[in-house]
Amino acid sequence: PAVFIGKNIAVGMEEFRRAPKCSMELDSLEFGPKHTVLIDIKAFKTYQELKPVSGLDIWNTDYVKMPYSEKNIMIESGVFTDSKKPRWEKIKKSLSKLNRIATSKAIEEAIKSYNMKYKDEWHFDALHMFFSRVDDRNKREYFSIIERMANLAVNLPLICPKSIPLLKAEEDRIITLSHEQIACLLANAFFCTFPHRNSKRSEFSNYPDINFNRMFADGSEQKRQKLMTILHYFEMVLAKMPKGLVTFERRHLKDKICWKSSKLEVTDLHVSDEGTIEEDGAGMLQVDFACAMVGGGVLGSGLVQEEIRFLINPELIVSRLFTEKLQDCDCLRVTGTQQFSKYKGYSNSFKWMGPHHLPENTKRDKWMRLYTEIVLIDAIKFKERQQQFHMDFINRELHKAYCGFCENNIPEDYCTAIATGNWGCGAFNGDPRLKALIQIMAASQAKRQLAYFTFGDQQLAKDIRYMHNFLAKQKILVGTLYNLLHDYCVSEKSHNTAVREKSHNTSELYQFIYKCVYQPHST
Ligand code: AR6
Repeated sequence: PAVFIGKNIAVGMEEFRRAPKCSMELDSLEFGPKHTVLIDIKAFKTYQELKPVSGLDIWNTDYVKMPYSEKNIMIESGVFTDSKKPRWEKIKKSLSKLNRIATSKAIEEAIKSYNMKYKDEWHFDALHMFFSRVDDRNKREYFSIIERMANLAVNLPLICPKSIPLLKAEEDRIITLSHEQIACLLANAFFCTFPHRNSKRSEFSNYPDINFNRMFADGSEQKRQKLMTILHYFEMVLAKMPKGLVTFERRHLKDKICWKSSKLEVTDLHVSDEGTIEEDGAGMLQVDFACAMVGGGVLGSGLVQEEIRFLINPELIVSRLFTEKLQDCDCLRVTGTQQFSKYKGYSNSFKWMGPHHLPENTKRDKWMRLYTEIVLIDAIKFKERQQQFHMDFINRELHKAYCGFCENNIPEDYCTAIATGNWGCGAFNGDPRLKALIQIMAASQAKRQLAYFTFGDQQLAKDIRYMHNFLAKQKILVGTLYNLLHDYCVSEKSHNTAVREKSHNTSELYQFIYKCVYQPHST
């Protein structure tokens, strides 16, 4: 814009705080009323051993219903009468038959044998297509992976004997478990063993689906790439199980921020049109552009930012087992998942590009977790772009981002920078210039640096960088910026619809801000 010419005062990314360099020493791992640890803490502290902790088989609305529970029964029709049988016995029997399989049809039959209700509804054409496209040598390899996955799945009662609490809406709660426990749970998800999770009308209707049946249906090239990525994960962990823990933490923001009176200045920002959150944001708090049902379409046909992250770091998928739909002031923080795959492309062009290996001597924290911290925040999905210039929505997005970014017990100097980008601006139709301002305000309020990746959009990078320079130089406070957004929304409302369409040319918002600051009485 012609109204402002300033020197670029953006901070170089090399100065941004990353883990583990800036991290604070953690307290020792303890379980508590709000923190469930699925390994034996004593063995962990004494011998660094990751032994599953035993527990009761709980079958109620506060816990994941485990496939091996004795309450998990199935009805088998006999010649004269129907009989009730433990479903787990059937699962074990069917999965053990996969020891000798050599066809994908056998996988379908095994899964359907304990999911009889869905035998006509579930389709496996994507799975069959996957196997039909691999040569004989690779086919043998893949069947051997499936066989070992089946062995892992049936060991669930030994690997995960303790019931897993649900991370319910508007609650603060943490679950910590090992890479091995996650792999075992995911093997069960792959073979569709989780009970009460298949019907939209079930008690779990407010949870994402976890059984993999949708992954096996609707064959396409994207599904083939997805299956390759997932099977590669199993191949890696079955060859060498990583030793460490992963934490899933649901956070609820209780106290709302009074944005209009915030006296904080805008935080340091680095904007780049190159690079990705997962790669260039290593050691930062990395934003997942989530669906309220975490993982979105990862098991179905979705293949954008969140789904790709869930595929390359498949341990994220287990969050779908226990995370109730995110509410407006909720987020999910996941620390310690491993990236197993490389990829290229995006959406329709996504391709699995082989293994991603951790660098030698990759560090883990005191809880034996990798320093990969991901925060899942879901933006609002707008049908029409102009809807978003409304303070109710802006307030919602500010609080959602702040809930994801803020840290209550960590001093500012120990907080890593945030790695983000066009949150809510792809599938969810948001305006990236507005969303960038919202994220700058939320990061400033949380006193964290912000690295923003525009994913190839050079003009956007320029515009955001320029706006940030302006805000910083003019010492515009978060509260002032909030009031400017408010004024913009009001001015938009007073336009007639035809004009409004036009004025939602996205840089109009930035022009408005520049103009208000330079000529405060002219708007
Ligand atoms: N690094 C940086 N920026 C990225 C990356 C990346 N790795 N990948 C994509 N972008 P989108 P949404 C940019 O559509 O609008 C899923 O189904 C790129 O500019 O994934 O919040 C979820 O489950 C892209 O257009 O996020 C939700 O249901 C933009 O980020 C829904 O999509 C937005 O990516 C969320 O949609």
